[in-house]
Amino acid sequence: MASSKICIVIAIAAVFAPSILATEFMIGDETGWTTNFDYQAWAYGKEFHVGDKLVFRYPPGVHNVVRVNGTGFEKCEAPAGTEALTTGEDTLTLTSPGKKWYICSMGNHCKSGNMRLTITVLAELGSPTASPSPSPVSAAVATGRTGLSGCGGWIAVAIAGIPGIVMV
Ligand SMILES: *[C@@H]1O[C@H](CO)[C@@H](O)[C@H](O)[C@H]1NC(C)=O
Ligand SMILES: [Cu+2]
Repeated sequence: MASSKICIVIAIAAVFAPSILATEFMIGDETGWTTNFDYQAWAYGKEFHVGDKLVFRYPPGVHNVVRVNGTGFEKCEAPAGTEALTTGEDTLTLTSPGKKWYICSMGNHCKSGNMRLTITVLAELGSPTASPSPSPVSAAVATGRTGLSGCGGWIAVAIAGIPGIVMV
């Protein structure tokens, strides 16, 4: 029979793992969101998953962030009436898999400054459809969720009690 200490650790891991696994991407790293930076090179080799966050950082008023479709990306055009993000510290949570396109719609920043980013978002880490294969952490979580014998109660308590804070 598992001791309650182990149970508590597993229960907490089961609840918190999804948020621990989520990654926050600072777009362009130290460079931030600006003109004349190769965002495709920046995104190359990175894996974006549902639940991850994108942070676009720039001096407010100088740039913005507009989510567009593939056509808007190619043409550097934001559809009329689209709301731009303008805070200078715009954080987007990736909520669905698939291709996403973002541009800056200020001046000619997109066309002349190549200020645009496209990424492909994969399924949530730890979900059955996520690739690549599950990490040891998510395997541990799966074990926790299916109820390591004797831990079920603790996990139920943790899952019932904590998600209100974590699962935003
Ligand atoms: C892209 O968005 C524009 C403007 O909203 C729209 O007219 C066009 O049909 C969209 N294209 C695709 C491929 O969805
Ligand atoms: Cu700009």
